[in-house]
Amino acid sequence: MSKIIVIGAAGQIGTELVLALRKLNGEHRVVAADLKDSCPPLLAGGAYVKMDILDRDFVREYIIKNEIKEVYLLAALLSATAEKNPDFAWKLNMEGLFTVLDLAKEGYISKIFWPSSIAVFGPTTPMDNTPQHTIMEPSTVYGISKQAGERWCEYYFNKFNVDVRSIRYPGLISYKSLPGGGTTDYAVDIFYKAKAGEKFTCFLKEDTALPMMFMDDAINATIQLMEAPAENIKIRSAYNLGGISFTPKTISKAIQKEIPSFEIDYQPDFRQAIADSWPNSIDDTNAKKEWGWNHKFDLEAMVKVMLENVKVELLETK
Ligand code: NAD
Ligand code: AKB
Repeated sequence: MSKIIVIGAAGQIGTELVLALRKLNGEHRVVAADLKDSCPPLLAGGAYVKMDILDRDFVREYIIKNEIKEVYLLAALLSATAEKNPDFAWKLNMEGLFTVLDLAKEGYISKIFWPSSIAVFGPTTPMDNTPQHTIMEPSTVYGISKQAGERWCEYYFNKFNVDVRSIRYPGLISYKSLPGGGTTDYAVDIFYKAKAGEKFTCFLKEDTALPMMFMDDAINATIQLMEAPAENIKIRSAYNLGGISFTPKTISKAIQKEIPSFEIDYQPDFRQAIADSWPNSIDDTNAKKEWGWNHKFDLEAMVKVMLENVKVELLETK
């Protein structure tokens, strides 16, 4: 049986993706790889390798020697962290992608998943129900790297028949691991404060609508996309993926239904400008039509699951 590797496995998505892929394929077929010295406890059931995606020689040797055929490349700097270190963000977000695309071009890898983001859109994009094909003029280094990545994925598919697949994830909300430095992180942070019985100070304005999704839906979408027959994948840049759309005010009200004493105030910072440049909601007709996508969690269901499962102690591991 060929092997699968998830690079950036210790992060918010990687942790849950490795768990889901291991459940589907068996623990020993799915290798978790990350920059971190040791394997996160949740992933201890299967193989772990310390890997720097920027160490091209090491990555190539590991993948070729271990006959890994499917790569999920998640390592990246997210929007807020990337703005603080644009040169490094560009390097990390692009170089790793080329390493993996080239391995596929040379025939070592047969399938790649590389995530894009709603950050590919910019201030000139239509903001409501943003179409799959539209104006894309991203204003963040993160968005520029994702847009360039999308173009390169499509190019490698067209020129070299590389089977690369991608989704423009919205902001993802989860409780198994913490988010890693994005603009949508407030929608996770808010649950830790609510659960701890503390007031939450939001770094976005109360009326800032953004596309969001519960992690289970995002993981299902990823697996569904990767399992779809190649001929169904008509878009080789990245698919729009809709989920739920809400503002800080709306989510705080949904939390107050469960915890009436919960309080929120607002102190917008540099992330407000990033959020203002992104869509309010996403049209995902293509994903629905071409590979059967549909989200399950609405705002209320997501709030309930988050409040039931968020563990404040996880913050101590950050
Ligand atoms: P994260 O920051 O939580 O995790 C990234 C992981 O990559 C971390 O564990 C980190 O240690 C690892 N990493 C960093 N540099 C590395 C390197 N040089 N080599 C190997 N590993 C390295 O990020 P995430 O939220 O899990 O996002 C994963 C991917 O999904 C990213 O490409 C991100 O742009 C994309 N995405 C995420 C979201 C979201 O809301 N989480 C939304 C849209 C797109
Ligand atoms: C971020 O806020 O940077 C990410 C994303 C939407 O890509 N969560």
